[in-house]
Amino acid sequence: MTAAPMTPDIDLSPEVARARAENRPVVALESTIITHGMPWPRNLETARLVEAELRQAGATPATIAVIDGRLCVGLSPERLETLAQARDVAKLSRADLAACLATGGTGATTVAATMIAATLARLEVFATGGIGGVHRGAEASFDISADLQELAASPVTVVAAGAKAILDLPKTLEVLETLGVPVIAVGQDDFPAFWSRDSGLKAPLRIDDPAGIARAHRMRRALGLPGGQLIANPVPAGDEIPRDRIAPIVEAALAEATAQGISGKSVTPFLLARIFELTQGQSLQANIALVRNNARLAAAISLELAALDAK
Ligand code: PSU
Ligand code: MN
Repeated sequence: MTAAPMTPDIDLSPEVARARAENRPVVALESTIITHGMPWPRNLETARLVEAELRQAGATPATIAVIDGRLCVGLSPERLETLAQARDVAKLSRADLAACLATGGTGATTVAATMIAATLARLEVFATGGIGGVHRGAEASFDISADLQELAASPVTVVAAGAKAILDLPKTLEVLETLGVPVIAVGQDDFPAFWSRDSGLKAPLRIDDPAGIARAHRMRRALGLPGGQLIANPVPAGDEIPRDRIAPIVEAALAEATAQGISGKSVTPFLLARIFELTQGQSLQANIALVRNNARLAAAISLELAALDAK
């Protein structure tokens, strides 16, 4: 006798289930930004604001996390609050997801794991802050985020404010190019650098309208190409920290991480927390503004995809 196939238990929130049943657009959101990217209670406030942005723009939010071994797509307000307050929550990327589900664990999903869950739930658009990438010194540490390979594998359009200046941005763009991931800037030619609108590097592609981005998403599928696209949406001008101001702060935080021997999964959370302190909270202000801005664009893209389906 062959064993029954194992299927992950997917918990759609009632709101997401309803939207799906009525063919209304749903946008995925990650949870590592809540548990590892921002301090309590601003993390919960931001998660709620981002969900509200999506609803206001006509899309349903689906925040993704693993809770007690169940893959949750859409979190109730109670679950969102519990997750935001929890300490020592696992950070789940592609490598960790199956083991966490199989052992009944709880964890927050990174961009990579959120893309996997979104694909299972047939969601095509996902809004976040910044993606992981190639870390500085990767030629020695080999630290390259699994987010990059996931963009090459899962058919999800990910809206981010570029990648953080704590990473090696030229190498990040090179790896994305090698993996065949379209990197599309919106409204400008430069690849944005998370807190700053420009990085000094040109984005490989530019599309300014959500309808064009939606068509490009569908065209990849029509060509039989796996993977998604990275939409690089700059932080709003009023909220940015200019490149020359953030650069020395990033250098200082990186030097501290090296001196303290921080490595692996702890690197990004450590740097974010230090940069928050060194900018007296301004980095968090920018982070919140850019995630909300990304949610608005993701909603617009999801509406355009729905319009294509209706044709
Ligand atoms: N960008 C943010 N805040 C975050 C992260 C990125 O503004 O918290 C998280 C995302 O979940 C991303 C992850 O997928 O960091 C990348 O981690 P790593 O470099 O360990 O793959
Ligand atoms: Mn890493």
